[in-house]
Amino acid sequence: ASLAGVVEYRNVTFAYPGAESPVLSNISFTARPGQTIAIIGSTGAGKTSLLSLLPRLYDPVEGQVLLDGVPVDQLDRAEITKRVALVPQRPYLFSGTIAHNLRFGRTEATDQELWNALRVAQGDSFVREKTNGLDSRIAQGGTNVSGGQRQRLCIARALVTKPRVYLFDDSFSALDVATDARLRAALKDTTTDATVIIVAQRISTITGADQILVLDNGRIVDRGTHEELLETSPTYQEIVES
Ligand code: TTP
Ligand code: MG
Repeated sequence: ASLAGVVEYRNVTFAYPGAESPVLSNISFTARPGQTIAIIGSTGAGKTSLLSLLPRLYDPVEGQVLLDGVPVDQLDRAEITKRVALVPQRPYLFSGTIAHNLRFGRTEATDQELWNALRVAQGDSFVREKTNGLDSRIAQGGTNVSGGQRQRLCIARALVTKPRVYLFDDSFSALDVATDARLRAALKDTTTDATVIIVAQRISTITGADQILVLDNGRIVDRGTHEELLETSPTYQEIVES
């Protein structure tokens, strides 16, 4: 079977450079094309750190992270960037037009492709309402758009690159529940062959995930579907009730 789009963490332990204790311990899981894997856990549990190892913002201290069956430290960084899109927890917009921000200097995407990505990301209507549409200016840091609009532009930016793997770090938190649901439904329709890893705060964002990893203090303490975890995981139940 083809390993294209398969993400595997194998006994991964990670500490930040210079830090004494690891923030991730013995993390193992596999995410396959067509699947959505969700990661949930309290603040500081290590969710962002976990995602950062796939695009090699950092490398593990022990264990391996594999993409397409190949350890990522054997892959070219440019190749990883092409295959993996990370939507960071603090989405970054730079001074330039909306089109510049969506292309990010990386793609030759047509305006039509930008609009398609915006439609999926539920960002097309607010861009259409702007006088200059795709050519509207974004201020440095995206200070002239709302937090939710910023998130949607950064999700659209990820879609434009048509990656095999999407990493969403809390990318839906600034959206209202209805927009969040619409966006994820549209996402599911257009990324049927992609591997999707979602970090979320809100349970409603992840109830449909194929597998949920419950992260606590750098360890996966439980895993399963929403229904399974409701039965088996006290940590998950606590999150649901909070
Ligand atoms: P995170 O991985 O940032 O934890 P999180 O993403 O689960 O938290 P949140 O829900 O608030 O987004 O942090 C895990 C630990 O790693 C935490 O003790 C802070 C530390 N850390 C660093 O030391 N350097 C870093 O660059 C980051 C991102 C985290
Ligand atoms: Mg985080």
